[in-house]
Amino acid sequence: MKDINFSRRDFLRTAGAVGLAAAFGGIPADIFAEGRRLYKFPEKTDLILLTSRPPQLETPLHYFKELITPNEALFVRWHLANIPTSVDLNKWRLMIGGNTDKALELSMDDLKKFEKVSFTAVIQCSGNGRSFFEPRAAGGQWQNGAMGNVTWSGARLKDILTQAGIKAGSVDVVFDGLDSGPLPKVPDFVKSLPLDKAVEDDIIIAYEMNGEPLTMLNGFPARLVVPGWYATYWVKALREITVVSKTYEEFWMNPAYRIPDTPCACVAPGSKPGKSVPITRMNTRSLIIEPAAAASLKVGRTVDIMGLAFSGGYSIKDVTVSVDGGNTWRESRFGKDMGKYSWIQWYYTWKPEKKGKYTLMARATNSIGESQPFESLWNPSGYMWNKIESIDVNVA
Ligand SMILES: Nc1nc2c(c(=O)[nH]1)N[C@H]1C(S)=C(S)[C@@H](COP(=O)(O)O)O[C@H]1N2
Ligand SMILES: [Mo]
Repeated sequence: MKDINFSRRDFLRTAGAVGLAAAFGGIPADIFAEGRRLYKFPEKTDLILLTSRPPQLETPLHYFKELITPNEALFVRWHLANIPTSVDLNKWRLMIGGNTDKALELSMDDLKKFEKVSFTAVIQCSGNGRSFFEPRAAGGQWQNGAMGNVTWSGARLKDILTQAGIKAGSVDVVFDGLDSGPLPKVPDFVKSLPLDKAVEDDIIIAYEMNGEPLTMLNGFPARLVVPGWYATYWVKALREITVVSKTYEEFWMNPAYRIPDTPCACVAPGSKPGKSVPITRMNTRSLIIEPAAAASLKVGRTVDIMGLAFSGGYSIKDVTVSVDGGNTWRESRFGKDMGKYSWIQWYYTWKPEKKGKYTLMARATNSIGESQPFESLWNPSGYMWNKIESIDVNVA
C-alpha cells in the first residue's frame, strides 16, 4: 500500500471536513492566506482551496521563491469526484494495448526496469491565471498558483510502446487513469496524444517527483509527463495506455481543452471562436515574486526584484524589467539553468530614489522569439494567461 494514513476513510473524512466547515461558516481565521482559504490534504501542506471534491488546490505564491517546488506544496487539480485514495502496488498494473503487436501488463518493478530518465519541468494547468481574464472566463478561478517546477523521473513512453510494438496505421495514443465520475454519464477523464508526439524522447511515465514516489494527489503511482505542454495531458494515476488507429475525440479532447484556431489562440473578449483546436504547448510567461504586490519599500534602499519565467520547451532568452510602468526596460540577471523545460529565476537590483507609487513589470522572451503581450489574449475557457506581469509598490 502507498501509505497507511491514506485509507479511503481518513481521506474522505479530511475532505468531508472542508464541506462541513464551509456549511457552518465556522472557518478559523488562521487558515486564510493572501485573503483565500487554506486547507491541508494528506501528504500536502496548507494550500489554497478552490474545491474539495474533486480536490483543486493552489500553491501559495511564496513557494515560488524556491527553484524547485516541494512535493507537499505542488498544486492539485482533479476533474472527477472519484479519485484514487490508496493504490496497492502488489495489484496495480499499467496496461498497454490496442493497435500493438502484444499487450503489456507492467508492474511498478517492470516499469523501473526501463531506462530511468530525469529532468526538471514546469507543470502548469491550462487555466492558470484564469481569474485575471475580463470578461470573466468560466472555470476554476485560479490565480498564479496552478503551476510548479518539479524534477520528474520515470521511463520513456517511447521505450514502453516500442516493447509493445506499434502497428502500422496507428494515429493516437490514449491515456486513462484510475479516477472516474460520480455517475456513468459523467465522461471519464481520458486524454490522447498524436502518435508522433507520444514517441518523442522527453515524454515519460513518471513514478518519482523530486526523487520521491508521487504523492497520491499528484498521481501515484505513475503519471504521464509531457514537458512543454499544458498539464491537461499529464494524466495521473495511470491505468491504461491504448494505441488507436483513429483520431481520439472523446469529451476531454473535444469539446474540452480547446483553444481558438487563430494565430493568437484568442478571440475578441466575450465572443466565440469559429473553429477550435486542442490546446498543446505552453506559451511564454513570467511572474514577479518579490517584492509582493502593494509592498512598502524604503527610499534609497536597495531591493532585489525577483521572479521566474518559462516557456513551452524553449529556454528563456531574456527577461526585461521595468520600474516605471513600462516606459523603460532593463535586462535582468538569471539564476541557475535547469534546462529548457524548467523555469528560470531572474533578479534585478533596484534602488528607488524618490517617494511614491511605482509600477513594476516583467516581460520574458524565449529562444525562438516568443514573448508576452501587453494586453491579455482572451479565449472563452480562460486558458494560456500570459499578459505581462505588473505590480504596484509604495516607496516611502
Ligand atoms: N487522471 C487524471 N489526470 C489528470 C487530471 C485528472 O482530472 N485526472 N487533470 C489534469 C489536469 S487538467 C491538470 S492541470 C493536472 C494537474 O496535476 P497535479 O494535480 O499533479 O497538479 O493533472 C492532469 N491529469
Ligand atoms: Mo488543468
